[in-house]
Amino acid sequence: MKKAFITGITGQDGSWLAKYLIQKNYKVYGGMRRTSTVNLWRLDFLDIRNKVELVEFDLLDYSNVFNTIKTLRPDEFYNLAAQSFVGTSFKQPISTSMIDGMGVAYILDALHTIAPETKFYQASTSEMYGKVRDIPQKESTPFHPRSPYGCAKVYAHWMTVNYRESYDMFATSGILFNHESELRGPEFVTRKITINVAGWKMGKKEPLELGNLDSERDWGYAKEYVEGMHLMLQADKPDTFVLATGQKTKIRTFAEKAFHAIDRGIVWEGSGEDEKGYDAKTRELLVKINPKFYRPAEVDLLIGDASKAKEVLGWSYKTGIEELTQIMVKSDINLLA
Ligand code: NAP
Ligand code: G4F
Repeated sequence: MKKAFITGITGQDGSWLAKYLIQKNYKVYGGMRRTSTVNLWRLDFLDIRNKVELVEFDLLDYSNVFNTIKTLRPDEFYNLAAQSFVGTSFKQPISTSMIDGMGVAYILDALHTIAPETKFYQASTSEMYGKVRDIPQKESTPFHPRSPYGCAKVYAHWMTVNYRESYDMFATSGILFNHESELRGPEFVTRKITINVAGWKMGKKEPLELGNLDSERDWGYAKEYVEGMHLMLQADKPDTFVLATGQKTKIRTFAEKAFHAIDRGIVWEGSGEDEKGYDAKTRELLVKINPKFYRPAEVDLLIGDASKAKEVLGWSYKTGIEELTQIMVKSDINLLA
């Protein structure tokens, strides 16, 4: 039985990946921080809480990182832990840099020292492209991060590549474009929208407050992206791979699709901070702008080219944006019912 260790097991991708690896007959260990409140709702949602061995793990504690690797000596190590919310990284740039940047150096150093045979996956991100230099973005596109989060992830990405090249370690970096699901954190824009839309469906009529409606993202389904992570560690050699759908959607359009899923059309009026979205039939106010959700620097457009992953790994996305929106809205309605 292969052993996998997943950091960030309580997060969206960690729980989907754990479910996938359990189905593949792995022994799955999940690293989680000590919290004062139980934080296992995603594992419960997927009904796998008792199928994962939970291990106390904090990326900021080198002794903890070192001893966990020494004790478990996993075949595969998936580093999914991060302060992953871009907005928060502007308010907490130092702790974000420590977790998302230095934390990865701790893992790589510990693996190099005591378990160099372990295959390592680093959760890199399309945020590294930031102010994009190519459209679409691929593995060779230069980085220009636009947030402390993006900067820390660029450091972690290059450390992964450096350990691969310096010590011949199986250290792979997956540059994943945005991927969402029923398990997405409620602060991210897709889930924020689908939770609000579910509220309208169930009679809770609160206007949705958003920031920049014009940025565009390449959104896929998280459940399929974790399969790509696993495939990367089964490849002949360690490398860097982009996972994306190659389709882009504006935030405004995603909101329209989500409201459409409950049979409400939106009519937009005004512009900038005064833009408002009204129900096309009832004229109820559905969406308004709250500038507090604007970011000090924005990533306007992300759209990825995953042709290398298709060619080398045989990976490609299946769920498009329409279906993804339906899945998320339906799940949020069920949670409220
Ligand atoms: P997420 O839901 O925010 O999960 C992040 C996980 O990291 C949580 O389990 C969190 O634990 C854990 N964590 C944070 N700080 C930690 C620390 N100091 N020590 C140990 N664990 C810590 O993020 P996600 O969407 O699943 O993303 C997974 C990874 O992929 C992240 O590295 C993210 O940056 C990257 N990524 C995500 C996307 C995307 O679209 N989802 C795209 C590209 C890359 P708590 O529950 O205790 O907070
Ligand atoms: O949903 P978001 O917060 O995701 P963002 O910033 O793209 O980051 C996510 O994807 C990255 C991959 O590219 C990951 F690495 C990262 O960990 C995370 O998973 O924001 C998406 C867009 C932004 O342009 C933001 O300005 O939506 C815009 N937006 C507009 N109104 C909003 C809101 N974002 C949030 N969170 N909340 C709003 O009210």
